[in-house]
Amino acid sequence: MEKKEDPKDEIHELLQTLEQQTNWHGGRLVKYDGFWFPVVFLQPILSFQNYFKAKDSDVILASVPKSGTTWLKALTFCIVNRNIYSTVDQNPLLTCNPHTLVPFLELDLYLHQENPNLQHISSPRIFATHMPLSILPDSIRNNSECKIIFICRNPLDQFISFLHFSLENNLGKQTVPTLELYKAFNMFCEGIHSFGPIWDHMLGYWNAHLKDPEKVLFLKYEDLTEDITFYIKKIAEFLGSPFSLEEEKQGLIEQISKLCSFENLKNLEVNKTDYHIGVAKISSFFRKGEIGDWTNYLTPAMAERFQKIIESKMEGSGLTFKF
Ligand code: PAP
Repeated sequence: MEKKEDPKDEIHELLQTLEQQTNWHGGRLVKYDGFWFPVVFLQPILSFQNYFKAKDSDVILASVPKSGTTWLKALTFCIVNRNIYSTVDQNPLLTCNPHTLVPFLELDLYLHQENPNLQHISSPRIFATHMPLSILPDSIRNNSECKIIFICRNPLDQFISFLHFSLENNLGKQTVPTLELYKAFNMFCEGIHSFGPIWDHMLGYWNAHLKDPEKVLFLKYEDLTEDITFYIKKIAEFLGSPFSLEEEKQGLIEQISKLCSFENLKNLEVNKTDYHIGVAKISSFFRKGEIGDWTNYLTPAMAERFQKIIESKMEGSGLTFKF
């Protein structure tokens, strides 16, 4: 009988053929299908592509890291499960962190097992991913009616947020050293960062949203901070379960908005103590939650350099950001 190839050997062979880079803190990145990923996630990405079968009722939350994923997870969990947990004090968000309630596919479920059994999860299942649209399994993109909600953020705020997250979790630092800032920024401008280039990642979902707005909802972090009530309603409508007048009168939207607010989640005991996939402090997913924090770190010249790059990459797409 022919010996089945060990997946580790397969990855090893594949890695020999792919471009690689060392990022600013010494982590290895590999370029797969036009995007940069931490090497450790290549195997789970391939497993996710190979084995995941979307159901029509699935909800997939997609983002570039540090664009509002945790917030979107909490909001979507509350909106989808509002009939089960009718009062706030019963809500699992009070005792479980959002990343446990809505797991990442490639960063969690397929990281631990090559082909996890996800059939037992009750529908509608909610999953999250940082994968670009073009790399998602076909069953999500084309062969099912599942819904995709994408959230993005001003890339400079995303960059600063990710920098802090990496410094804290990879190097145990709370402050931003200048050398690291410059190194990371240069790589960011070249599109070499986890799940980047950010412009290609965002444009993939943006174009899919333009083509089929009933399949892909496209959100911006900044818009949610401006009018969360509107976006809670929009997400519910997009998922085919708009709030009834009765629910609105009961103040359900305000309750969800408060429960999922940055201040509330940050101060919950569970979000101060838990870890994500055993390595990242959950508290580091709740840093400042502000718009424009990049102005505290980047010079006007750095911002201008990035703005020129992003404007040229986004030209003609209709997708814009305020800087
Ligand atoms: P992930 O993609 O790794 O899961 P993600 O949740 O997208 O991370 O990003 C964390 C950012 O969202 C943090 O931004 P900051 O570093 O600029 O502060 C975090 O503070 C912010 N954030 C987390 N939860 C909320 C929330 N409920 N409301 C608003 N912002 C939030």
